[in-house]
Amino acid sequence: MKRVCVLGLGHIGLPTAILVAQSGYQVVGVDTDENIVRMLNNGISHLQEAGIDILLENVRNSGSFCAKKEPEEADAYIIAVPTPFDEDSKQADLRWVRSAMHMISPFLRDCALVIVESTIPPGASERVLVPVLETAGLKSGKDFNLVYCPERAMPSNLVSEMVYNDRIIGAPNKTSANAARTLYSSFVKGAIHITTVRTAEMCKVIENTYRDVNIALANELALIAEDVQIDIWQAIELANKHPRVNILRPGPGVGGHCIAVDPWFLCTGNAPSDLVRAARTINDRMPDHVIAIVKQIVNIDPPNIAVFGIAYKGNVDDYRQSPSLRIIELAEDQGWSVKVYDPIVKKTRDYPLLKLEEAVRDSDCIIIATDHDVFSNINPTALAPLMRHTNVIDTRNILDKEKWQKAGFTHRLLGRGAKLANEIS
Ligand code: SAJ
Repeated sequence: MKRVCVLGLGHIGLPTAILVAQSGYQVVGVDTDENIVRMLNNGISHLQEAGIDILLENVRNSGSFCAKKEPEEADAYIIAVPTPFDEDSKQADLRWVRSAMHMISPFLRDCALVIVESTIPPGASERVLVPVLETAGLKSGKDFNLVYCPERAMPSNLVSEMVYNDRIIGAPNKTSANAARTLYSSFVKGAIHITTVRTAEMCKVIENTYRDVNIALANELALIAEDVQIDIWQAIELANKHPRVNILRPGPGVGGHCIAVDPWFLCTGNAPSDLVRAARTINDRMPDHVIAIVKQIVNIDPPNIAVFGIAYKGNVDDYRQSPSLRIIELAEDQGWSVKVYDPIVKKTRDYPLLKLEEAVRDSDCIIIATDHDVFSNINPTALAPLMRHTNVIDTRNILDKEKWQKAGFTHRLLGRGAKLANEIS
């Protein structure tokens, strides 16, 4: 096997394509976005990820990678296109994965390896994708083998996780399992586990669901802690000293295109999915709670608020499904004035991103919505004179409370009772 085509050059497809190219394969990366294709062929990555730029330069110099708008003949195809999500029906929209199948179908023969990495509901490969190829006149097991190999790398650390994380390969037969193992073991240093296609699909979705349910527990505990006047951050830290307890962190909600979406893929069958749905509901309600805290501490209506962080999590520039978007929407619905500061996100389609001083000028309350490292180092003494009222809500527990209080701020930490004394006497 020599030639590999990677369809979809986004967060997962691009690093994958480059790593495969660096491991001795001839790789064509395919994206329907002309701009991305042009940038990559000029050596510019549209992703801000550690290690990507240098890897891209290497594979361009060696001639093992180029980007195109259409796929071409290859021994293996890796599909890493997005799986959009219909907000109303809570169903996965497989149109891009189906379209990728159509695009590669003219080239498939002699058991060509088709590897799907995009997240899809359990059973979708056999129920939806194989039939797309068979309707095009191809035969599974003869012209192609469809393998499911979920991506598991964490945005902000993609390249390293793609190399060092274990991989799961779900294959319909030993031939395709071995072929996929050979391809992935060229750049993966973690273990490679072989299973069935459907089990691999399930693994991907339950990994993210596990995290969603755990975060929902942390968020529910945060609300209880505020009610019974304790500090949940301290309680979780102490509870996690137990050797079999590992509760995640509460916050303003769950964002991103993975954990906030994938659990719904488990909720469409006939089996009950009460816990999974409850977790989604709890996490989706957290922005309402942040708004409720603003109302508790700000004595002016309508207030001006400054939201710090539009990204869905710290130190990334991705704001898809970010809880900050919902906080802004809820605030604006009530007639509040909202300004947004995010030094990591370069631009958004929806909101102007302001400089720090502009964002806080005449503000009544700062909401720390994202755990960007830079926010921990902000000097509150410089901000206080610019504000109309000095309130700050830390939804991520990243501020030095005493520093902000010394600068004259009323500081409120999500998950910490408002009437709680600072220290034990
Ligand atoms: N979050 C919390 N509390 C926590 C951890 C996270 O509120 O203790 C929030 C984050 O702020 C963010 C959201 O959850 O809004 C999701 O962030 P994340 O860092 O947990 O995960 P993602 O969405 O960036 O990446 C996940 C990862 N999955 C798992 O860790 C099981 C990654 O490995 C997957 O590759 C990725 O989903 C994916 O593509 O599916």
